[in-house]
Amino acid sequence: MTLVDINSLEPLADPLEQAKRAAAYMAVDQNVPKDAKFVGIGSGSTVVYAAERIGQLPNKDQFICIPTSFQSKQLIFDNDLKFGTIDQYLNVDITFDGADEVDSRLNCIKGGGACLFQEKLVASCSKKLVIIADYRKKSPRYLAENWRKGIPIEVVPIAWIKVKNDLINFGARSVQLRQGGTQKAGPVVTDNGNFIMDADFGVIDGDIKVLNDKIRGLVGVVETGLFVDMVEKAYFGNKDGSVTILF
Ligand code: ABF
Repeated sequence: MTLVDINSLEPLADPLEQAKRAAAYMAVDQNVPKDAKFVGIGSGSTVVYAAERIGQLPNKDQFICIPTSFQSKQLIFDNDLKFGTIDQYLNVDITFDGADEVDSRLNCIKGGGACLFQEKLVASCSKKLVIIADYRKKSPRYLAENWRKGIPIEVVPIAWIKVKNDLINFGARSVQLRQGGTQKAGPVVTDNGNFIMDADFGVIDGDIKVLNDKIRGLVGVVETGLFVDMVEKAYFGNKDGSVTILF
């Protein structure tokens, strides 16, 4: 089976979806190592196209794909890819994932889909993390006032009020316990049985790593959606169909 050239594909009707697909297909074509065995599959709507492209590769059966969420596991099945888990395979060759915001130094805010813990776990076991995003996600610098309104933080449910107070004491302007789809649904519960809090620190001055380490050091915090110094490359699909690569 020969791989379809992305330039010969019929553009998608929705420019946003076209941007996502263009970035994802290029990221896969340019980054999957020839001898790759273990490939991490992220979460969100953009990585759907990366899984789709990996499923088109002539050598797709050489990979074992590692999910970062229930949705990511479904992607692996939907594209007829071999499935493995991070507790079986700890040496991942490359992971493709999405992001909510990426700054010019490739630091990311992730966790809009409440999957940040497993995303960071798989990313931490990966030789290479490639982020795929559309034009809405590019940030000239960290602006926590971005449309995400904050840093997603996974917390142990019983500790959420204590962590909220700690984050306010750290200078957070607001800390929201993420609610489910409807108010009656109550708080979002992650695949790991934890809550997600969104902490808005406003414009994050100074060293983002210092803030991230402070948050991660709080008793009750499982992990943050701040991915600092973890990303090797980022592919942004632009409105005009072009792709910007940051590395
Ligand atoms: C996951 O999916 C999350 O870390 C991130 O918040 C979200 C991005 O979703 P999409 O690709 O749909 O914008 O990567």
